[in-house]
Amino acid sequence: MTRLSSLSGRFLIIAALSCSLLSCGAKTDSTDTSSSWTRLTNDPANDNHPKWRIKPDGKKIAFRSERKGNGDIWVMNADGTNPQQVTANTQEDGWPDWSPDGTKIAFRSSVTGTSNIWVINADGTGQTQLTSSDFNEGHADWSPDGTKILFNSTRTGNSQIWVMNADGSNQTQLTSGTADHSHPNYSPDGLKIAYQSNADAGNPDLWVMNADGTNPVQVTTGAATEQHLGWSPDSKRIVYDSNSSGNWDLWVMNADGTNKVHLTKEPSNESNPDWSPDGAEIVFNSNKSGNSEIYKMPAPK
Ligand SMILES: [Ca+2]
Ligand SMILES: [Ca+2]
Ligand SMILES: [Ca+2]
Ligand SMILES: [Ca+2]
Repeated sequence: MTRLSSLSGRFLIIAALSCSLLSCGAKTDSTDTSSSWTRLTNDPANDNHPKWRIKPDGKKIAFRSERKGNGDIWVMNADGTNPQQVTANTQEDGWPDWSPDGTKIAFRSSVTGTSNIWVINADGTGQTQLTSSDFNEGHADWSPDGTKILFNSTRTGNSQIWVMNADGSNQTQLTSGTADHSHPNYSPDGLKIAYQSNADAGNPDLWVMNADGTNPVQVTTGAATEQHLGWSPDSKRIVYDSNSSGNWDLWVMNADGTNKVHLTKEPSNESNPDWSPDGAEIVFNSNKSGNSEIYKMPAPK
């Protein structure tokens, strides 16, 4: 071994040790993170709120689009081809979530004048209203066993998380108190619910509780807003959006809040992430092109 190669070998060992101690990831802010993105929509209207179908094959993505003049639910193939309109009304529809068997989509709609939870067959037939309050109801999330739907509602005076049977019966409040709780998402194993709460000094953060509403645990901190999230298929990690960098970016962490990794670093806004059922990809929306489009990127290992 020459003296030079011996020295460079020692340097590499020292550099590797420094990286493990000082987190070299923080030095990669100039990386163009969009080089790994695949654009799935291409329309001047805003396209957002993507949600991956779990069964039977993970080959469809539901999303919200304004391409008919107001928010509607659409479905496309997971490669972006064949976009099909599912809801068609003059009011705002958004936040689709698939039934676990892939036949139905729950969503929020203002078609009656106030925001309520509705369900529709994925082919656009059979639209059915599940909640009918005069308050703001939104963000439906189907339980992995298909029997229940989570949602947030202001019917008690501030935003709380509720659960109902998938037919709209037995609406039951899961969270309470003066803090706002919203954006609930069941873990794929059905044991936990991740959600947004401002219970810590008013800071909008993500929390994880048991599916019955017990044992809430705060998993992000600070004054920046963490809001929308998707679980990894093994229920071990959470991909989420945060404006802590000064614009909206995607981050991933373990479900207990450890090991936070900054995924997107574009100056544009990236939000509403969801994980593919095979664990390989993350779908999200970004306004990098000038209007909101849906993209996917490889999931971190
Ligand atoms: Ca668009
Ligand atoms: Ca509409
Ligand atoms: Ca926060
Ligand atoms: Ca960004």
